[in-house]
Amino acid sequence: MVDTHCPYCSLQCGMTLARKGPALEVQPRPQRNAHSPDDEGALCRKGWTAGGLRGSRERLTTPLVRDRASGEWSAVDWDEALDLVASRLAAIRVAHGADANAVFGGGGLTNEKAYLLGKLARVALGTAMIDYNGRWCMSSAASAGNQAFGIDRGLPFPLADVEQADVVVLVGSNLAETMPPAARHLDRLRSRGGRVVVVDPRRTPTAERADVFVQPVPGTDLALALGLLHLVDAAGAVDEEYVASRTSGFETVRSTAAAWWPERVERVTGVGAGELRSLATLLTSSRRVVVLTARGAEQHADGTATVLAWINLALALGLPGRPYAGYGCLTGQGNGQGGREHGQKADQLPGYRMIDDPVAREHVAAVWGVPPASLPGKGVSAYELLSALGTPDGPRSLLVFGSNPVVSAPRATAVTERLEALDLLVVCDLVMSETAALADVVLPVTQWAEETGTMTNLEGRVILRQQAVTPPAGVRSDLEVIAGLANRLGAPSAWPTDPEEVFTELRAASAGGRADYSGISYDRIRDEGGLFWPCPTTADGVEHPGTPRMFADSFAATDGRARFVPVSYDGPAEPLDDAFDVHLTTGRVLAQYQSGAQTRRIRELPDTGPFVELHPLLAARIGVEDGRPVTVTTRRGALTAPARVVGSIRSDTVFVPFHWVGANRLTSDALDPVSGMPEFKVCACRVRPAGEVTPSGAARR
Ligand SMILES: Nc1nc2c(c(=O)[nH]1)N[C@H]1C(S)=C(S)[C@@H](COP(=O)(O)OP(=O)(O)OC[C@H]3O[C@@H](n4cnc5c(=O)[nH]c(N)nc54)[C@H](O)[C@@H]3O)O[C@H]1N2
Ligand SMILES: Nc1nc2c(c(=O)[nH]1)N[C@H]1C(S)=C(S)[C@@H](COP(=O)(O)OP(=O)(O)OC[C@H]3O[C@@H](n4cnc5c(=O)[nH]c(N)nc54)[C@H](O)[C@@H]3O)O[C@H]1N2
Ligand code: SF4
Ligand SMILES: [Mo]
Repeated sequence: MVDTHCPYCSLQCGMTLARKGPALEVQPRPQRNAHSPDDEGALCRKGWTAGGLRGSRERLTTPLVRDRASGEWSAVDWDEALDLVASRLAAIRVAHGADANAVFGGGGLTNEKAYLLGKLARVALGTAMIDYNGRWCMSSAASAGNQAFGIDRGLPFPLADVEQADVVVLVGSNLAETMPPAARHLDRLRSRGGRVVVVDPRRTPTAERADVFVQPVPGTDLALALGLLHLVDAAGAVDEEYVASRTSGFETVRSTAAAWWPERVERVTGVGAGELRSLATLLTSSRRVVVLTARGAEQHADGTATVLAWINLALALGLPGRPYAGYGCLTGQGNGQGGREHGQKADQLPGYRMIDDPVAREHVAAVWGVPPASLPGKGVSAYELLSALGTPDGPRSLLVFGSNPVVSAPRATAVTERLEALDLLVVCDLVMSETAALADVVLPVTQWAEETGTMTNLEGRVILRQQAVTPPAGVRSDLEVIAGLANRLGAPSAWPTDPEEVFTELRAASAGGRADYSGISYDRIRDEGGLFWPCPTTADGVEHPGTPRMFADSFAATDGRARFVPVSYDGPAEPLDDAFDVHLTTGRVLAQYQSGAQTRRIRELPDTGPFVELHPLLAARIGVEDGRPVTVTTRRGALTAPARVVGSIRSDTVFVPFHWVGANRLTSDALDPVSGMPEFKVCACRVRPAGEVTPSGAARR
């Protein structure tokens, strides 16, 4: 029996794994630590069935090389595969320059992998062109947190703290389906008399468990937050003492909110002025309020501004830093938090240091034993990177670790064309994902139960996944792949493949940075049930206890104050018009994870394929019945899938899950100008029964 954590989402539920013949037996394990003493251990359906890829025929067990002319795959040995990749990378660099090789990482990778991948790009390839799928995930909340608080830790308090709040406001989170065990915190809060508020265009299973549900038009959360701030101010409920002593910049924000009277908010958001007033009263009459955003509020072209608007409301109420109150972002991927701290992001070096900061470059270069000037500068964000692939000035090769952009990237048809235009696509994966299927070389890697490494969960708690079983013959770990390539490229510096050794190097590289891990060790994590960063080494040698709760006395900006950042409402990048008259939003279902590369291959999980959720009024208007095929068309493409007619969605909106190829043929590539976050959560579409001739005269399939 080995203690570890789930391979999927940022909750990183505790598990024990035991070998049962060729299979893996999964059991929930309490994750008790000083800050979540009551955790009794729980898993969702995905966690329970996570062992399903073990011993599965779907696992890749040998490196594969594809012949472009015939499309045939051939199995090669590891030396041949790595020699081939390294020699092609070297040749591309000679012919086109260092930035012609690009790297795409993932927020599911362990801290050790994310760290070594960033080092591979900067030291072995010398390329600035590295970014990762975290841009799709929480980048807007990260930019907002950095601007407002001077630091980006998704939750600045342990998750169990929400049980002690009076009110929790969930803006665009469906955690009953996306982090099911976390819903018990809401249930406990309600049994204590607290209230849960859900803001979502769909009455989700999470909304079913709420006391207050508001159902705005997609893409209007910013206006909603401005309207609430307006009412809080009008009621004289701004915490003036807190605003004066702990923040700066309120007056401009106050004057912007002054123009957002409830009837104006109602016109924009569809949320009634009366509903808005009673929600404002609930907030002003409660002391411990927690505001949490997730992808519904964040995945917008104005996602950073939207999060800032909710932070402004939280600051006006005096919440951040108050016990059992504040603002947080519910990060999504298993290592969504740690994955954004150690250098796989275009602008970043380990420890959440910025790559254009000379002091940061010097520190990290010293750890790596290379001259600071040899480190490249800032690259571009994920979508900008993918859309430059194979263009005349863009990268000629891409190494993919832990992402399946053919399914999950916005405007995926265009991204797929870019991947096909490369001279060399290399994908490291456990299975033949849709992206791996396009590659020239596929390298089969170990999965969670077969390796060890740290993850940083949604609370900023660094935890340890431990190896429980030996990997299938023929696969290697990502760390071995990275080191194998770096050594073949003749890179300077050390390239350890033992995770604990990599972590030791990461600790040194992070020391003194914003996300300081230097006081954390594998042994301490085992003993203490995880450690919250920052956890520096101390001068007196006494172990730092970690930082479960932040902002009690000061914020992370140099003056110690939180910033109110003024924001204005412009609305979604693609407003409705006569031709595209319905909002399309996308998201998740309980039983599938992300691009589905893993969960669609697990037999016990239902694999329904995409569907289109729409309201009975819309169904009647276009003449479609439940279960019949409908075609959703946007300016990018079309998808035909069965209709699911449900009363729980707004009648001007349809929802499509993105776990299968399809949803992202429709989505737009409008990006948030600050974070690079794509607008996955709203674009304009047209919905018709499949096969009906559209107004333009073209028959749709
Ligand atoms: N089952 C499952 N769980 C997962 C994942 C998974 O793929 N499957 N992925 C993990 C990851 S990486 C992430 S990022 C998280 C995501 O977790 P969530 O953010 O909870 O998931 P989503 O379904 O993307 O979006 C949440 C809700 O936003 C709503 N929404 C859509 N548009 C808007 C809008 O404009 N405003 C508001 N307020 N709401 C809107 C949707 O209706 C949806 O119910 O889940 C994690 N957990
Ligand atoms: N329309 C729409 N699109 C979305 C979203 C949305 O809400 N709507 N949400 C976005 C969000 S929040 C996210 S996080 C992305 C996620 O989308 P992706 O980036 O595609 O994430 P995954 O499906 O988790 O892809 C992980 C891939 O890596 C493999 N893998 C798993 N573990 C490892 C490992 O340790 N090493 C290696 N080398 N490979 C591994 C898996 O088998 C899988 O093929 O999708 C985004 N796309
Ligand atoms: S909630 Fe997330 S971490 Fe927990 S079992 Fe489900 S997928 Fe795994
Ligand atoms: Mo995500």
